[in-house]
Formats: sequence, structure tokens, C-alpha cells
Amino acid sequence: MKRIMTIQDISCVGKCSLTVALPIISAAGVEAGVLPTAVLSNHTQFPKFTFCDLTDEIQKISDTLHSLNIDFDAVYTGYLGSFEQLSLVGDFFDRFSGAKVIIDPVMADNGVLYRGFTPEFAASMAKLCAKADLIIPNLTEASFMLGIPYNPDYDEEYIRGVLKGLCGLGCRSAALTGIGFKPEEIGVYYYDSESDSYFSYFNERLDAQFHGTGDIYASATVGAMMRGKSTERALSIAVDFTLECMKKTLADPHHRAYGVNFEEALPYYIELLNEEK
Ligand code: PXL
Repeated sequence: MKRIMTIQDISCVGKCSLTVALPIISAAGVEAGVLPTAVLSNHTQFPKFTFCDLTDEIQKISDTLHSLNIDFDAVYTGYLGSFEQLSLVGDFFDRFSGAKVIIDPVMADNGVLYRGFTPEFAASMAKLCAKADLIIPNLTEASFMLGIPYNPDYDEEYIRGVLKGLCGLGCRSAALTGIGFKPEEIGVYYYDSESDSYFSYFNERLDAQFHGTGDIYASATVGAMMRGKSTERALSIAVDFTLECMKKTLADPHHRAYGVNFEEALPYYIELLNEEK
């Protein structure tokens, strides 16, 4: 069984970061080690939250795992809360150098940075991304990392340019999420700098937005890649699974304002993973 390490916060309530990464990657049949960077009562989109910083634990955990000769097939990072954490995570990548590095540079959406983040942080995240095999930003995060204005009125040529810019940061490949060229579609656009090739995959766009779908998308991609799917197939499975999570959420008239119903969509994810493709 493949083993990954995922490094991000644990928000006790809110269905994001570790509370979605762990169940989704486990459902893929992949062992998920977790390195919690902070414990929050709930994610930062709520009007208030507690925050217990675990930065001081990161190096100790890394040292101990390394001395136990534990290694990982992939290291996948999500929400990281400080410059120091970016630096420690960079050291973690260097130390566990046999692992594929997948970075979801969680920072922003819809043209704005999440609470607590700054353009300087985005520039530091861009430096960390140089170490990645694959990064999975949305267009807002990509724009902040490249230091360019957020342009939601893009065409295909623009998106290809952004992807080339992202790989110019030093990562091997980049997948932009939340992309669509027609009002009825949304999906992913991917560029692999090694083969100089693009790939895109779209499905239905629903008239709804939920917090946490980015974390679900990245986790589902990592799970599928570690199950042996090609990166392209993994990115496509994650599009279909995220859509199904949103459909399950909307089917419940009493659905919560935060998070999506990924739990009831997990059997569908496993079905997609079991297909021969
Ligand atoms: O879903 C991204 C995320 C993860 N973790 C925390 C967050 C957010 C987004 O706001 O606040 C703590």
C-alpha cells in the first residue's frame, strides 16, 4: 500500500484540510500520514475561531519519522499559516526526497486572499512551489503567486500562459482548478513542462459555491495518483468526484452553509478508482 504524508491544519469543524484529506485518501486505499500544522476550532471563514499553532512540532515530528526510516510515496501540502511553516515544509520535502511533492497553495479564492494572508506570503508560497512535482492552485492563487492581476475574463491562450508562468516558478507541472470556457462547464487545465503538453477536463458547472471544494479536489487527485492513475486521469476523477459532492450537498434542503457532502459521494469516488482507465 502506498503511503503519503499530508501537511495542513486540522479544523475541528468545517470540513476542510485534514478532516477531508484523511477520509478521502484512506478511501482511495492509500495510507495517509498526517502532520497537523495547527488546530482550529473551525476554519477561518467563520466569524470567529480558536487557533493553536503547532509549528514547533513540525521539525520534531520530521526528525523522529526520519530516524525511524519512515518514507513516503508522496508529500501533499494544503493550508499553511506562516512563513516559518513554509520554510519547515521546504526542509521536509528535502529530507523525504524520494516522495512526489504535491502542493495545493491554499490562500485565496474569487480574486481575494483568505484572512491572514498577504501578497508577500503568496510570493513565499511561489518559492516553495519550485520544489513541487505538481501544484494545484485556483486562478486567484496562481495570480497572487505570479504577481499578476486576477483576470476572470480569460480565454484558453491566457490560461496556457498562466500555466507556463507557474511552471516557470520551478515546479514540474501545474493544474489550474475552477476553469471553464463556457458558462455551463467547469474543470481543470493542466500543463506538464517536462513533456510540454496540456490537458483539460470539464464537467457540469452548478450554480453554487461551497467552502472546502478545493481541499476535496486536491485530496481526491492525490488519492487517485497514488492508486496508480495517470495525473491526467486523477485530475479528471477529482473533477467528477467534486461535482458529485456538490450534487449530494444540494440534494439536501437542510445542507450546511460550510463544507460539502463528500461523505455520501465516497462510494462514487471508489467506483471511479476501480475503473480500468
Ligand atoms: O479550505 C481551506 C482552508 C483550510 N484550513 C483553514 C482555512 C481554510 C480556508 O479558509 O481557514 C483553517
